[in-house]
Amino acid sequence: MANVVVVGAQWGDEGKGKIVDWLSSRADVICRFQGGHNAGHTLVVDGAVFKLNALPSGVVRGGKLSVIGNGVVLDPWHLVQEIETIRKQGVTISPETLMIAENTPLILPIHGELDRAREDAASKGTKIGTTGRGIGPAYEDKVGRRAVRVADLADDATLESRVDRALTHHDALRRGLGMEPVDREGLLAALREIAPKVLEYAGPVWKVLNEKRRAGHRILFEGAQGALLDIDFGTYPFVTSSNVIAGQAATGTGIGPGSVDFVLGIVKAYTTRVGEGPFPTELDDDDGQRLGERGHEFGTVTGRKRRCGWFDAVLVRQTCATSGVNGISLTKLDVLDGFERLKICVGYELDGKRLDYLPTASEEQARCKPIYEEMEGWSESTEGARSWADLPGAAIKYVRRVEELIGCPVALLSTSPEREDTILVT
Ligand code: 2SA
Ligand code: MG
Repeated sequence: MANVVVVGAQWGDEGKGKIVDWLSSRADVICRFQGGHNAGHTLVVDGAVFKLNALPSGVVRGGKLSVIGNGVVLDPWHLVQEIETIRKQGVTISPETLMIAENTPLILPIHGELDRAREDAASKGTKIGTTGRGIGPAYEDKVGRRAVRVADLADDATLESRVDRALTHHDALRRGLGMEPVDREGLLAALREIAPKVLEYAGPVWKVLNEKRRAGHRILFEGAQGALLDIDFGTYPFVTSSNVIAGQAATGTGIGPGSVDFVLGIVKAYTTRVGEGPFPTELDDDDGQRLGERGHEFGTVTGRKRRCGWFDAVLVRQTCATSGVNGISLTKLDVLDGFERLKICVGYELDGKRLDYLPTASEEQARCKPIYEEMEGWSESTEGARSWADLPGAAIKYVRRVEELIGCPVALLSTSPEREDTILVT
């Protein structure tokens, strides 16, 4: 398997960090291609916990090149701080091991302020439940052709003109929200100060990746969030502002789609979501409570409690299609240990009709009633299982049923946060 794209196949927090880390031992280059520091990837290596937001998970492994692609929006202050924290944990980060695409748009403090002001002003029903990190406003500026990009930091006149272009827009917006105009000089000074700390890693990522690919290096593309948060195919408008699905790996780094050999979808054995928006299999009973407690379902970025529910095969079948998933990695199966009975959603009922996909309209999504199939649970522990033979029969049945319903094979089974507790299904 040469070049692999890893995507979350639900609403994020499927356990991508661990799988990416596991796969990165087999890769030479690890790239982020969308999202920003709204991502929270937790890695556990020999008992040491690493929490990453903007940095690719590959940084904790020596001898690899980690790449931040142009599809990402980058908060330079957060990046520098994250590098410091990870360095203190004993990891080496240098321009030899980290490269940032010069055409990456920056997240500025004004983006976070706008994000939070809008969320605060939103009424019930329109609030998105963002991470408040400025992701949406930064992508708006990118598409609106008024972003400050990494390369702009290298030339002061360009930087000033880019900032002015952005501020014309932002000051008007801020007036409307009753906010103070932006402190132009303060922003410029902060950017000038951070510039060299980011520029030392900047380079033409597209070029380097294409050269590496030709030289036979293996590239791993690390997705953040999940396909149901995709700006086009997610539960719009309750989504993030980037394309999350696998196709973005190409546009978000500058490598052709034909360079991708395998798409791995990361799928949690049940379903979780943070933030607002439709969630057909959500449970607000003891079972939901238990999933949240056993699964430690709290956001790594904001500490928010994640909403929990049964496995929804309809959604995963759909995201496997939109991302062209070749195989899945099923995670957190052990959280289901000890449930007497388990439910899997196999379709929805809407206005007396049965649907085998999630409709596009938000209002219809909210009214979809899950149709469940029940399965027997298992009382044995699956935590830390390292081979298929370690799993109880009922757990194997559950996994096989998931595969059947989503129409995609399980390639990996992860049974704890530890790197080694992974079953390769061949
Ligand atoms: P944003 O901030 O504009 O991207 O928020 C828009 C929606 O996207 C959701 N979102 C996420 N969902 C799950 N995990 C995410 N990352 C953190 C983590 C979350 C955290 O990995 O734990 O710590 O809270 C993530 N990032 C964005 C968000 O909830 C909105 O629904
Ligand atoms: Mg996460």
